Amino acid sequence: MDKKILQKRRNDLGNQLQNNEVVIIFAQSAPAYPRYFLQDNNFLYFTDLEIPDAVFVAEKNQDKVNFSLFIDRGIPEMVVWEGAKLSPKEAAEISAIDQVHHLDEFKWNLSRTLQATKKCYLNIKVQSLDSDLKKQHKLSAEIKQKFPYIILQDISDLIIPLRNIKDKYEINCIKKAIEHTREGIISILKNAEPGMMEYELEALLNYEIMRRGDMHLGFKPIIASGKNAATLHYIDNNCRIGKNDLILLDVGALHKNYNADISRTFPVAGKFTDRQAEVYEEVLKINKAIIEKVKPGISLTALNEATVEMITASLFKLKLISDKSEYRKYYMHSVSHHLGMDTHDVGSRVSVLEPGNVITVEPGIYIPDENIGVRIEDDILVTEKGYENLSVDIPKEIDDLVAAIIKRG
Ligand SMILES: [Mn+2]
Repeated sequence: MDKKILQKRRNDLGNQLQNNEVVIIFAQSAPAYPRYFLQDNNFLYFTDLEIPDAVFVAEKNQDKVNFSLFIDRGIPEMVVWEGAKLSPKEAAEISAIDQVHHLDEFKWNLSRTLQATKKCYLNIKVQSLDSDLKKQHKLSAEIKQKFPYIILQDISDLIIPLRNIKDKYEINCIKKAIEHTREGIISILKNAEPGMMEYELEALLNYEIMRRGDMHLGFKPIIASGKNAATLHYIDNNCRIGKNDLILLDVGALHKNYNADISRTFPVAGKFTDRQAEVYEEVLKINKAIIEKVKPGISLTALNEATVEMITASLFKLKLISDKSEYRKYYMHSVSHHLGMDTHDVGSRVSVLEPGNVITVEPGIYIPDENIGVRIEDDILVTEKGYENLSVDIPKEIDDLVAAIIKRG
């Protein structure tokens, strides 16, 4: 990737630091064989290095910010098992950071730095109390014990404003992820048949995405037929697809750690029943109306409120509810989240949109009693003037969906 982009990201980080502050970002640890390695997003963001067990350090002293890297030295005898490690020279070339040291020098270097440090940022935030502790937690505990006057903080406050506004490289990565996801969805539309297992469609998706160079999906895909589509996070994908089922796909490739997050719903038979079409058209109408509203200055809260209002009207029209308060029975999630290196990316769910944000728009209606679940999700870039729908090439109009389905054979 363009070194200038990496340097800009690091400068934007450095500009937020006060003197005597240090940022320490750990790479993901090497996974125990046979698990696969996926880099820590924040480490990757500032270094573009896909190596485990490294550390990125930014420190500000006397109004100057210094960046350095510490990487694994590698043991010659292990090369046959693990392959060769990146040399400091190679790491410096990829990251455009010229101070690259070996990991065994990290503690010594850091101890010196900490003598003058007032505040130390680390990538220590985890999803839940049950999450495993990582090296950075061990280090923060040590610092807390031995340098109790240093303030420790998670890096979120520094990183959210940066990662929330996507640069050109990031937008291209998300576009690639969406393009590859599209191929997977098209293949599913062409090849899905009643009687197949849902995981057969998952295999098609994986095949199309992997052969285009993305080794992983961004998340376990939802491939939900019939009533399974009314279970929001259905990821078992192990049911047989019925003759007149709608199939709800919520899927996304991961391209260089950037996610696509796309939902499409289609009838496996290639033809919507009247009722299925009726529900589908309502969700599609709302999907398009909410996308139209996307522009700088609007909040995700406002998009949510507009969605609830429209869905409630649709539910009346579909004769599913007789009072406004009942909408939650058929629509129970938010319409949008930020998208990027994390599927649910940094950036709050109530944030006000700015150019460079990428968000999803994903209304849905779920009617388990009728074996119907419809969600239509697009990925939207917020631009200066409004928006760009990055997933516009993935069919969602009934005619386009049906045309893609009947091209099979
Ligand atoms: Mn989503």
